Amino acid sequence: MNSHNKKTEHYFTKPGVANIGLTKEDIKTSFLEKLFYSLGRIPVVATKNDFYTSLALTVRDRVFRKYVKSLEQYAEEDARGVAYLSAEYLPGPHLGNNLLNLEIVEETREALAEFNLDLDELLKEEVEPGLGNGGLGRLASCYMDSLATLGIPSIAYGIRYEFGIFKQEIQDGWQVESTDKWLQKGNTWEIVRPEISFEVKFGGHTEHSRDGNYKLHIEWIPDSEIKGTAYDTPILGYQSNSITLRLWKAEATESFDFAAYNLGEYYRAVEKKMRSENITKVLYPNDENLSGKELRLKQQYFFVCCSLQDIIRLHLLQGRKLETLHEKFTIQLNDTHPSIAVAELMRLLLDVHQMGWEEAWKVTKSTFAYTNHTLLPEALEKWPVNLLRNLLPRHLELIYEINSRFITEIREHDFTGEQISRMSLIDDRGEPTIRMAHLATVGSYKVNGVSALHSGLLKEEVLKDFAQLWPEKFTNVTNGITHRRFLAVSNPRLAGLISEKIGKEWLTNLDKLKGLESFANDEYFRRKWMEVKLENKKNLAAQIKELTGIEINPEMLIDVQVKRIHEYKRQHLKVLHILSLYMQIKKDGQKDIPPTAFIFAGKAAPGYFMAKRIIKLITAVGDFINNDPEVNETLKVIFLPNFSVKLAQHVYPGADLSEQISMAGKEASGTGNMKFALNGALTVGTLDGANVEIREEVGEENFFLFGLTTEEVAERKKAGYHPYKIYSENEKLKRVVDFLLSEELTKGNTELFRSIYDNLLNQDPYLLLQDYQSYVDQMENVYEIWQDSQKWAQMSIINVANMGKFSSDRSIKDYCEKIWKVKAVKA
Ligand code: Z16
Repeated sequence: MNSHNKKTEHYFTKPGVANIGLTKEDIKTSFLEKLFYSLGRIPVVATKNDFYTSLALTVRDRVFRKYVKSLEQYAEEDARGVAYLSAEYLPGPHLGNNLLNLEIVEETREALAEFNLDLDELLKEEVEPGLGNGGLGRLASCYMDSLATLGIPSIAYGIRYEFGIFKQEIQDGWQVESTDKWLQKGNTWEIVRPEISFEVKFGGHTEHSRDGNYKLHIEWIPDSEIKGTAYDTPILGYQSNSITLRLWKAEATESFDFAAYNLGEYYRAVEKKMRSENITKVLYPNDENLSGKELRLKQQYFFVCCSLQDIIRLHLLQGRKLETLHEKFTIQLNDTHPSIAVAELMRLLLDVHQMGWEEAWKVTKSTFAYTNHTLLPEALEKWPVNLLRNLLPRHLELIYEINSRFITEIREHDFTGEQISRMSLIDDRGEPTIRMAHLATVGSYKVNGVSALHSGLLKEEVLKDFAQLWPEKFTNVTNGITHRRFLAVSNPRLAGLISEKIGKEWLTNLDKLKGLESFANDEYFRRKWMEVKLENKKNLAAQIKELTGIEINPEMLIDVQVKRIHEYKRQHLKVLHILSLYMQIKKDGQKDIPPTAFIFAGKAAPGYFMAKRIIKLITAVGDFINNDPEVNETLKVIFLPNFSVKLAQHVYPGADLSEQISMAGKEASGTGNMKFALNGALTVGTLDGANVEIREEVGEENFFLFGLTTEEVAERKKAGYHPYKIYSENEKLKRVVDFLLSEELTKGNTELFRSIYDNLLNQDPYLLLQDYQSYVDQMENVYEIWQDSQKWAQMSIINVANMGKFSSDRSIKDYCEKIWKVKAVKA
């Protein structure tokens, strides 16, 4: 970001410089040029993927034009900026989004049509970067979109995993994982920056010595060293600005080559090289559970170390002193995954840049801010002290020092001994571990949760002692989603209808959707609304057919739960409800249940036994119901394999009902809930995460609520929860739960779902049986309203009209005001 005075526009207007205009003719010319000169192909032998690549290259040129201009503007204004550190990103396919942001969707469609090519077919060719597990990674990508659109000077740092989240197949009803080789056909959207690379050290020991003036010098003598190289992807915002996604790839350092002075050494060097490149090989597929694996910690340190060195490089490049780092940069820690950054920045300032402790600590804790994404105890990261000692001995020393100064500080307040040991960065009740959330909290100037409810619970529970110590450090920023990808790009029919009615301003100001509300009572508009939904449902039905072979009638109520599979998210509660309907039809002879297709999708962490079993349960119930002619006109149960951003973009537009049924207090926010509602689905849900705020916005009469509240859950558990009692007192629930062990469902393998059955009757930690009746009752209400299609459409319009708050543009503005104190550059 070296600033110079020449205006970028100048380069592009020189005669002889490539044509990068935006008209249909410009696009046609570029497309052919790319096919011939970049790929060496002629149309008759070109594959669909060649055409995709030619188009992507065509679009990339235009992206770069804007990107370079935008970078130049950030440099010129020399403004305070944001570095977003995240171990995960889920950007989804780039092409469609870039076309929207360049405002050339129609021009491109027409250009391709003249070559007898269909834009939608080429869009399907793109392989998406699956560099995240779920909500957290997708949130980071929504934020990139908004940062770019709003023109906030920022860089997003992460890891360029060679293999992303595993590919999920369903075999015999079970999840089977395979490697995601997303780079196999190349990646048009990234550019390698070999000149931006940094060394990262591991292992070894530290040496303490005093110089002639008795000043302490600490040197870290590592036992291995690797290199991280930057791979940049431009993230275009809507219309004007853009930002950089900078992902680090691990490589061996040059010294490996020099060490090869004989054959034995050469092979040792090759092995070492391979081992070092392992660091960025694969994403750990756990969402709300820590893996505790050494390689995972190496990944975290690796990307943090490269990113901080890069930030310091950029800062010094502008001729500034490190003492002012926090004035020019704010660094957001996306969960605790990058929290080793607190110790790493201290190391860089103290050991490499010779700053004193007081000053370094001041800079550090004025630079970082930390977002927490979960309250689940099993998801809170802790690293064994022994592991840190082996891998990052200097960092362990620094963490001990940070901790001892912190403990000294809190001893001056009236905290009890118990509180002090609870707050310590070190947990030494068993094997000593470092509590990474505490390190992040102590080392940051702000800590935020991701919904009002979650931020409140953070202050009252997980970090309550810290909130008592530093009340002003804690804040909330409710998550948001980019409505450009999740409405404009993925649901062009609804987006078109909305723009027809209220204009296109909602693309940059989602609050404008409010203008739709008055049309909720307009019968003609409601009809148009329902027509759009039906078309989207037909499209989803076609996807379902393609992926599973199962046909559904698009007129059915499409009831969807898509998200990672986790017990707290209670996919099995949905299954119990489906079985209750089955019983009503089969055993009670009920005839008036509206035809419903239940759609599930989501990945289970490969080592999560119960989650994998829940997938098998869903598919078993599907097999059983879909093949029973007595019920399969009314009920269909479908598990869509390999949920991804790409698939999600087909699912949300076609959904009628959104299932957000986690046990209250467990889902930090949820973001799928927002995507569904934005696409006109109604929500059945608990008072959990952002559901609370969605219900507030759309009005309680337009939201299907059930279940205990967070407080009631706590009371219920305190009073002693006995699921068996609920089971034995509710005849209809009992027959549903018993069915889990039936010969029919399990095809004779009656032990198949024993673990689920036993868990529900004995522990039921997520209160499925407790919430069951309330859920089933609320679903009755859903069905009643569904029969009144005018009423349903009206509620759907009101839902969409009130989604303004959930734009990630609003979230990013909140971050800018409440946390970052960063301003947009002039467009
Ligand atoms: C994740 O996706 C989330 C939390 C977490 O600790 C780890 C991962 Cl990989 C999710 C939350 O479960 C979800 O409620 C939230 O909406 C999302 O992060 C974004 O904040």
